[in-house]
Amino acid sequence: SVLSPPPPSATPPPTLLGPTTLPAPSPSLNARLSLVQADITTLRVDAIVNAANTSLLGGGGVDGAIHRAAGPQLLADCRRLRGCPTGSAKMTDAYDRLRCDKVIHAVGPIYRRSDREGSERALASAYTRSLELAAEAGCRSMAFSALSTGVYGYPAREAAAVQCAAIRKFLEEGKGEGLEKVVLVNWMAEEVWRSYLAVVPLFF
Ligand code: AR6
Repeated sequence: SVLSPPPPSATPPPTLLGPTTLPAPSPSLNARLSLVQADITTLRVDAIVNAANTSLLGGGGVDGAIHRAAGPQLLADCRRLRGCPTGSAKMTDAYDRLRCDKVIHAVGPIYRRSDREGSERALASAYTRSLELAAEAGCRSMAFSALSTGVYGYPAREAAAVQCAAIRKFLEEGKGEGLEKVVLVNWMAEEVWRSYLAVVPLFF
C-alpha cells in the first residue's frame, strides 16, 4: 500500500460505487499510485489535472494557481476549446513555469446533496475522462487535483472514494498500460488531506 494501513476503527468510505470491501489490489497496481501533499504546479510529471469549471477560462483555487504559473498562453489555448461539460475533460499544452508537458482541464460537479448519485457519476466520469486523455497522449505519469473538494463543496471522504474507485477501475481494466505513475495531490486543505489519508488505503 502507498500508506500505512488504516486504523481498525476506519469505516468504509460512503461510496455508492459498489461493494465497500474491495479485494486487495495487486502489488504492481499499488506501486503505480502515490498520494502527496504538494502544490500541483511544482510537479514534474507528464500531465497535471486541473479542477476547472465549464468555461475553462480560469478561476480560483487550483485553477487560478495553474493559470498563474502557466501564463497567458494557457488561457489562449483554453479559449479555443470553447468550454467543457461537467463530468468531462479537455487537454492543452503546459507553459512557462509549469514543469509538466500537458494540462488536463477536468470539470467536476458542484456537489448537490439532493443528487448524490448524479454528483458521484459526474465526478467519476471527470476522473475517467482525464485518465483516457492521458493514456491517449502517451503520458507515463500524471498528477490529479482533488476535483470538486474545494469551492465545489464535495465532501472530501466521498470524493476521495470516488476518485480512488475510478482510478483503480481504469487501471485494473488495463486501459492505462503506459501510465506508470498516478499521483493524487492534496494541498492547502488539511481536512481534505486527512480524508485522503483515511480513504486511499482502503483502495490501494
Ligand atoms: N495544488 C494542488 N491542490 C490545490 C492547490 C494547488 N496549488 N490549490 C488548491 N488545491 P478547488 P473545485 C486543492 O476549489 O472544488 C475554481 O474557481 C484544494 O484545497 O480549486 O473543483 C474553478 O475555476 C481542494 O482540495 O476546485 C472552478 O470554478 C482542491 O484543490 C471551481 O474553483 C480543489 O479545490 C472548481 O472547484
